[in-house]
Amino acid sequence: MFNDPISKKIARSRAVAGLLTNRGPTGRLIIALSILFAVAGCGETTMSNGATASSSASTTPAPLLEVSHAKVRGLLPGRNMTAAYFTLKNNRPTAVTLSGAKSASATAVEMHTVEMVAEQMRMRPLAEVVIEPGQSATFVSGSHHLMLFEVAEIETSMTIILQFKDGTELPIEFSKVNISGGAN
Ligand SMILES: [Cu+2]
Repeated sequence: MFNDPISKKIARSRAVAGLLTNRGPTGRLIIALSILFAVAGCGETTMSNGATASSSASTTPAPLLEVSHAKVRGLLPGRNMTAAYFTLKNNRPTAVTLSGAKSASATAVEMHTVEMVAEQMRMRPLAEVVIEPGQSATFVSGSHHLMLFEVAEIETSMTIILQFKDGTELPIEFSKVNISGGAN
């Protein structure tokens, strides 16, 4: 009975099935790909409009540096890296240079952009972003974004301080958005 060809065949297919369910390199590859997707794909968020997170410190009616659509992606399970998006409008009469960002809730914040290299989406750090008078810089999924490293749990929002070349620091409250899987 044990030696009959059918039993052998069943035993072998079970072994193969076992290999497949034991997430080996394949499983890891899928995880790696989904991370890449989460990072590079940076699903476009349907943002509830109008949430204008302007500088809370500023008391002027029209802030010289106006931030809107400040959103941070909620952490995916088991991950502590995420991305944040915003629009920054320069109402000053001169150009401003965004040179970085920081947060007490992350060990590092980097400005990144996404570009196509050999038909693949790649992220590249941005040293600075110059915004001309009256113009806006748009940080959105799939383009410029803030990359946040080693982020503590995000409850409903997170404070990120935008830093400018002239020494100005602009604390902005980024509200948490949860983006499911392949949102784009
Ligand atoms: Cu990035």
